[in-house]
Amino acid sequence: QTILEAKLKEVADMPETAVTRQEDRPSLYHLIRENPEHIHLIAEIKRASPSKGIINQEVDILKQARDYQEAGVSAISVLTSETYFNGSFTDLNRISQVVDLPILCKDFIIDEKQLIRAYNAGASIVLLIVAALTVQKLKELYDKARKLGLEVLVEVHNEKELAAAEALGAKLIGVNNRDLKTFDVTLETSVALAPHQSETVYISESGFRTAQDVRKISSNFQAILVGENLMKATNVTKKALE
Ligand code: IGP
Repeated sequence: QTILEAKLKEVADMPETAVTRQEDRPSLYHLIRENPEHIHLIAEIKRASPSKGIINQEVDILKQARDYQEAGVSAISVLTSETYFNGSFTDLNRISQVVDLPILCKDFIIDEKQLIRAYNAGASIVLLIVAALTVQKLKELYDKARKLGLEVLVEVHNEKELAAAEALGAKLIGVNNRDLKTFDVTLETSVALAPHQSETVYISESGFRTAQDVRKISSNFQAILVGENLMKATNVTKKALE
């Protein structure tokens, strides 16, 4: 079954929860806009992936999240999807208690119930994937997330999806270098899309390994999102990220 089919079943069984108030986190959008002199790093807590399986047996995710913060990243992304990624809202909740950076809930969000769960678990940003939603559903979830006080990272993979994200007025747009259907990764995706709207923060996601990779996209993106490559290291330090 596909990730989305699994997610549909999971969400159908998910109980409704009431909104409980969260502590405030800094806005990722403002943090990046106010510090334009360097490329920002969003570091991901990713236990496993459909293409790689378990990424690092040894990793202690709470220590990893603290190390990311200590090393100076701008935000932390936490995979909450159980299927294929071994993540959970419990992971998100525990991490939210040890870091005070903006936190992105990385999941396949198709229903408002997930937005509320993400919010209650401590996220300040949610991911909405254009390819996983109709235009109408995307708009509906976007508006609901904003009403909850969440920032929204709208993820695209091609020109058409980028246009949809821009039409929505998204302030944070992520270009995923990984094709979610084939899992092929190429930074050329970001290079080719070369986004440009001046009020928007563009984030290039997936497949980063080296400083040279970052240079490839640095003229059009203000931030990158890195998972696997950081999760393989059990001692992330400021030095290692330079
Ligand atoms: C991180 P990588 O190649 O550094 O591990 O990629 C992140 O971009 C990736 O986990 C991701 C993702 C997603 C996962 C991007 N968009 C949507 C699940 C769902």
